Amino acid sequence: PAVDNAPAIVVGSGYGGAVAALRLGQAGVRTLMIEMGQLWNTAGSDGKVFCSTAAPDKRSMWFKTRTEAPLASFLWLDVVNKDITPYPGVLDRVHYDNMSVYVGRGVGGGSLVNGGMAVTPLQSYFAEQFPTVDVNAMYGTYYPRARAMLGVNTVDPAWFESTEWYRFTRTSRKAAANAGLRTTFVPNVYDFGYMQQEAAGTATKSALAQEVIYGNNHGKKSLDKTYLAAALGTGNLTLHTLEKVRSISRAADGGWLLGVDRIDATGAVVETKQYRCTYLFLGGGSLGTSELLVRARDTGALPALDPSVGAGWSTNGNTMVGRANHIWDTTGANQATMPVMGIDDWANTANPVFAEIAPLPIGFETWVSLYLAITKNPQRASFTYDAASDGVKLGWTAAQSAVSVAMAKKLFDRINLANATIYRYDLFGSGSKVFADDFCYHPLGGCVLGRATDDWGRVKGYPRLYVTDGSLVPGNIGVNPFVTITALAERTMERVLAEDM
Ligand code: FAE
Repeated sequence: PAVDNAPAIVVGSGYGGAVAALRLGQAGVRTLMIEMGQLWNTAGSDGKVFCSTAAPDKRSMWFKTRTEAPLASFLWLDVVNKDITPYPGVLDRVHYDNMSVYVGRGVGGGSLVNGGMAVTPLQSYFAEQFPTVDVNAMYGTYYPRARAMLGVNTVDPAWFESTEWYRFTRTSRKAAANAGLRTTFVPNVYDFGYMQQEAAGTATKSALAQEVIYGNNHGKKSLDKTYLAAALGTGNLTLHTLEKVRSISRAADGGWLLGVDRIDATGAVVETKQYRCTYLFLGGGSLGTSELLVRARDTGALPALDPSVGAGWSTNGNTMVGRANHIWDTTGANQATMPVMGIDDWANTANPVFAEIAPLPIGFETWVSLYLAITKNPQRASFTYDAASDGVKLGWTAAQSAVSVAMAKKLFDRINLANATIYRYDLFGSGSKVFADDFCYHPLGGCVLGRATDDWGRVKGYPRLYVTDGSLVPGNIGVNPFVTITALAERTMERVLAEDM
């Protein structure tokens, strides 16, 4: 039986979902948020909510029998991954042909597992990617609003220069400078005041205790501490966890019907529910929202969805790579897990790359400089419906990843040449793989703004259906994406609340 649960439903609790929930709640709209992951607020038997990368347990990953960390090996040995009990853990790695995608699962979505880098793209590149969006409003209003709400702050430069915890960053900066490349500090949502207390020994360590991709127990201003806390504070938000939306269809009266599976800690479906709402906001992320809409269109539930639903997808050009430093250029046994600096070569129109200087926090000296490069890869792929699995396939090819690799290689060849250094061959599996070209952290697109939706995220063909997440971004934004996703969601919600509700 259909249950009329709320005037508005928000699917997913990442950046797009959290902004929608807060602004709806403040406007007095009773809202139900449906999240397939857990609410991460209860400590396990070790007294901690999350486990660290050093000692992963069942909390680390979403229903896996073995962890699937981005760095598969060290000195070619499979020392990184551990067997675990399948459980609704916080980090998922979703496998498609030729590409697997890391996403967060839980109340807060990607904010629970990400590196916290809060970067605003170049205004000129934003305008290139979003030609119909008013850049003055974005940079004057919505980006500042997003940054303020997210709690963006920057590392104290003096502390950065002196602390052992960022030696790895300073070593990479020196190597970049030797190649004539510019580095820039990047803001973060990790509380750097807290981090300095960790370093001083006056606060429980989190970023300084190898906590990041499986969650941070302290210091990180994830969405559950910012937008979602404020949304719950309005009194208008109800949160349902461990519930996965499977289908969307339209009721005879124009309302929305959602088919939802409730799962338990083993992943078994313990209840199948149907919800009804008038206004539906999709914040399932690039993967989640694209899958829901492609399935709805191609099963005939919402046949008028635009043909571009599912298209315009890419990895933000993500490529991970490690360099081997000289023996005297140490990176340090102690490394903070929150990146604070990037090599900014985006203005190099022949080969635009922005490479974040990433930590390798494993507790001993490795001489590795690790990077997550964001390249201006123009390749795009589409999700298509797969009736056999009632899921989607992603049409990404290895040749499309090779475009990102070639761009990253140009930059890092320059750095190696200037420093007389080489790549590391032992980090990404047994095949002496240098560039990790088969996974990404920044899935973007699938329901692109102005194509699958109007210029404000209203889904074409269906009134009162909205997309607020990373699926709106056309495959690439040139920097780490969550500030942009948040700012676009702020822009959408202001418009929708003023005009549609
Ligand atoms: P997202 O945060 O993924 O939230 C979607 C939510 O919806 C998730 O909680 C899902 O469990 C849930 N969901 C999906 N489908 C359903 C369904 N059918 N039913 C119910 N719930 C559903 O989406 N970005 C940066 O800007 N800076 C960084 O430093 C950074 N580091 C990263 C590091 C890692 C390891 C990873 C994985 C990502 C990183 N990112 C970073 C990317 C960033 O987290 C990502 O772009 C955003 O989280 C995307 O936000 P959305 O709102 O689109």
